[in-house]
Amino acid sequence: MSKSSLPKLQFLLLATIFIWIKTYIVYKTSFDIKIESWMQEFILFINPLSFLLLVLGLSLFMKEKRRNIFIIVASFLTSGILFANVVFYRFFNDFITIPVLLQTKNMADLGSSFTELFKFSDLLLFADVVILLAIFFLKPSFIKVQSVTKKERRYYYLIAMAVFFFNLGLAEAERPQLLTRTFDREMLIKNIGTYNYHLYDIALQSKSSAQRALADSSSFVDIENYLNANQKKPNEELFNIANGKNIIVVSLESTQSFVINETVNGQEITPYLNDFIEESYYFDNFYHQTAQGKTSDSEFLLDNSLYPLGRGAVFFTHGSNEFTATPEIIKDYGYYSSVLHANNKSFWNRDVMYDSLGYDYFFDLASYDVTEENSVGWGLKDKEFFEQSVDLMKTQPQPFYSKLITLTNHFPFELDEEDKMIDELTTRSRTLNRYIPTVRYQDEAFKAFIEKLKAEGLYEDSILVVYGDHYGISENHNVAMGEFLGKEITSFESTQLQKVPLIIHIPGVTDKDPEVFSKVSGQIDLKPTILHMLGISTKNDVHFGSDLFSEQKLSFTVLRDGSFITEDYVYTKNTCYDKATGLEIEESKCEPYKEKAAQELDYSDQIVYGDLLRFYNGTSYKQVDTEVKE
Ligand code: GP9
Ligand code: MN
Repeated sequence: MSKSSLPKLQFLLLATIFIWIKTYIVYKTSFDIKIESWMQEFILFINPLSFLLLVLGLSLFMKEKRRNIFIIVASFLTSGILFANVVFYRFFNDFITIPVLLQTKNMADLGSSFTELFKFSDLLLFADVVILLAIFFLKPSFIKVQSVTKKERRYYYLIAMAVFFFNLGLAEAERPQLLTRTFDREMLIKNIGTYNYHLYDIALQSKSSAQRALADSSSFVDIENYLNANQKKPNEELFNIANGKNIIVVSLESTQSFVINETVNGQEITPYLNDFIEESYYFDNFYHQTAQGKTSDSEFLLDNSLYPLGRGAVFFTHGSNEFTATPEIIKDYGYYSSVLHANNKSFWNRDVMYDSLGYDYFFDLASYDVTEENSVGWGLKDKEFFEQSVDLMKTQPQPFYSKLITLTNHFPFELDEEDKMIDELTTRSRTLNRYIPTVRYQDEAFKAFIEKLKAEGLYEDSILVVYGDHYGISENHNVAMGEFLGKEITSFESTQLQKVPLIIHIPGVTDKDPEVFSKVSGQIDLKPTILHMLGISTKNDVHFGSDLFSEQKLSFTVLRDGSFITEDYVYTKNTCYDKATGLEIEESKCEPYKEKAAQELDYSDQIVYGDLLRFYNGTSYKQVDTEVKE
């Protein structure tokens, strides 16, 4: 592009600069976007540009008058999008997504309060369109249209694409796997910008709509047969053991089983949990089954007994599906349900998903008193979190089902000096080294939590289900992990490291008669286990797991990457291992389970992709008072 090309583009560039700067001003004044570094600020600043260049650039393919009219109309429409987001944000404190837009309840809420939400200053968002119109009518010389050569167009688009990839590259460096994992809307807006975010949201939405449209109720027949054949009879003694009690579920961030009963320089990493296990049912062969959706995947497993997706976070991609989740089921039995987690409500699309799962209330960041002093790493420290959570839980009607999600033991495992109660390791992995003190801190926070539950009179009437959400130390640290555990971390060991602790604590029962359960199991088994403890039959419920207490429970679990573990074998990365020795053995040993593993994941995926639970009339859940009735 030469100097002489520029005047041809001046109207286009002027419009672009107007919207660009306007969008950035809106970011800074109307949205609450947390910026932690200059790089993030820079990405935020440039992120509207690529979309604007690409879209307004379409005018270059048009002739004369049309070109300028297109630019004005496009400016008007983009201003409209910005305007809609500003008003929406004022109400929902969130960015627009297509599914939320389609939820009529939300729109009715928004509509009725529009006059309250609308501010006259919002009209300033259209100021640039007025200026463009004025130029258009009053200063025709400025917009004189000259034909653009093919070469000039090519250069223009080359530059626009370069801006796009430059932005994407910086975003990817700042937040790896941003697009495949889709963590959070704020993060997307921050990195790829509001306009590209909308395109991305539309793409996600159309993909799942298409898959949903292609599915019909007949898709369910095979799956139902499979699930029926896999029903397990509940344990007679424990069925209904928690009838009428509160269920307190605690998701321990990034907590793997290897820390349990392990020491560093003679000190236990989890002294309190180790003692607590002695008064509980403990599951020492329990695996997480999460993938890219991490914590949210574990929540999905917990409440639905369905597998999360192999790619992306199901909380994001299918947050508006029909589900028959635990909170929804137990509502019919008088249970109030909630989630307590001191993070943005939109992180992992939780606000939308929790509605779909039937939760009554989400105590999110806004429910907590969070200050600089009581925060570390990702936010509110676990001790403070538990402390404030008990106060919040006390405000709830009983019996309740409450899920608490901790945060301090999250990568990069930051901790204030005063909270360090155990030495860091000295392996080559800084991540692993720092993990130990944060796990230790979480243990201490959990101890204070139980003590507060007791002091506040909630303990006796509650049962606790405590589990690790997913791994904290990835395979990238295998060498350091090997140093620490004193063995080489092969693929076999790596699979074994996917074990997370599961503790079920029933006051008055497990303290008198604790037990260790060693059948192979996973997060998929939590839902039927919890429902059975509440005395609710799962005969008509869609779930892939089975009651952990059932005598018929198979010693078998599938990980989301297709690996599986049985009583005797571990199958991972297309290799069959003997569990006792960890040595590779002939594939035929694992063969009988291979089909079952693949089948389970496939059926579960079909349910999620096809939104098949909308065809399922599973309303006949039964609760019995004292004895097992099926
Ligand atoms: C964020 C918390 C941690 O709210 O749940 O998320 P993770 O990265 O572990 O999925
Ligand atoms: Mn997590």
